[in-house]
Amino acid sequence: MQYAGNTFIDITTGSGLENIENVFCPVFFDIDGDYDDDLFNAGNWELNYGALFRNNGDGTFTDISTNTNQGGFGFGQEVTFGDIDNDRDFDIYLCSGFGANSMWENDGTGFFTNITAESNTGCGGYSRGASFADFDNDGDLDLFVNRSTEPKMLYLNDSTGVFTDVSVQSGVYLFANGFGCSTGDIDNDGQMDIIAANCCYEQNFVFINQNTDTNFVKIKVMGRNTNTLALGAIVELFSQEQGDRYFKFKAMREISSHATLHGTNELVVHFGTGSATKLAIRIHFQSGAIAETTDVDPGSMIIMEEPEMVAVDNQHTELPSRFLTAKAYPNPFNNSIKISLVGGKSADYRIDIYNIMGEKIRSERIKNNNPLTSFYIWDGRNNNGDGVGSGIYLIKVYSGSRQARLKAALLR
Ligand SMILES: [Ca+2]
Ligand SMILES: [Ca+2]
Ligand SMILES: [Ca+2]
Ligand SMILES: [Ca+2]
Repeated sequence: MQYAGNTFIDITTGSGLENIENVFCPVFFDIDGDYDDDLFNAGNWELNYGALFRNNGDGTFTDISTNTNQGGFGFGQEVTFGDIDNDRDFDIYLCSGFGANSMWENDGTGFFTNITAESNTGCGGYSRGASFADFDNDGDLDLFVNRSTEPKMLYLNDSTGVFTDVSVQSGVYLFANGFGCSTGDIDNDGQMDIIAANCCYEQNFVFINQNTDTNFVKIKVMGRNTNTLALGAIVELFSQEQGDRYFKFKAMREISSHATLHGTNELVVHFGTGSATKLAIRIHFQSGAIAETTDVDPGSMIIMEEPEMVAVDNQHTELPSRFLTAKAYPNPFNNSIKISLVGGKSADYRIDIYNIMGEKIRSERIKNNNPLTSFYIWDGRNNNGDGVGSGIYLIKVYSGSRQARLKAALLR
């Protein structure tokens, strides 16, 4: 449905979404890291097609189910998404109507690998609600699961996507006929709390988090025009080091109206900030606008607004991002690695690649010709064109006085 003034228009025909059926829990989120919302469906029954649709950016979608490892997305009661390993893509937790729940790791392109066993999150118990939040403020997303035939579960993340069951000691291991659940900071103390809904005339549960640290930041995001709630905005957290010379990516969230079956999480964004001492935040709005702020202290609760777009030559544009970040894929790599760059001050990026001995082996300069993203593909060769050996390489990117650094592992 497309909003048009005070009414909606059915635009299903021609959108690429015509043939979806038997879906129980659809959710829009950015699956492939290009800041537009794609569509993920879990099936009420066995799902043979229609699991995942990539947004083409023009109001149409392409079914990419066949190359996204869709097997296992059937019998879904609920799906919740979050970046569990802080590698800048959203992963999925699927509550199953039959058997164990499953955790799926995104490779950044929308291909999902089942990591239920490795992540230690494959509880059964006919779960109908699950929600990610950083309950211990250490910088990674933890997981609450509301089950209907077994007690409720709480898992703490070790920062890599491996979880520890702390249900009993946390106090949530209570039995009731669980339904949906929501997370939010009910008492506004910076610690994420939980409401677990129960059905069949059983009382709901409210769990108030007893942490007392100040390792968090909360951001109320104000959108514009027809999207005042800023739904679909992607909020990125960076630690800020050495003044404003380095911005290191820490975590990201997407503001979503979808949370769990019959529930919505609080729309105020909460990050645990771990040991970071100074923070920067960047928000990518669905309109294309970007908002940024730096020099934020842990323990802060701030408001950020969507900036007005500036019209130039009848084309909407926005100020280029002030700070620079880089991400690499795949990593480790075998033949080539794609280094995506966002932000920076000048018209060019300079890229220097160092080996483990600290020797500069490759230097390149590319145009920053897109205000949002540019990329460089390193072919694993040095300045002489010779292939370099397996090992860890340090990649430094410069844009004016801004720098970004990342490590890449080459496996021959
Ligand atoms: Ca996308
Ligand atoms: Ca991830
Ligand atoms: Ca955590
Ligand atoms: Ca709280």
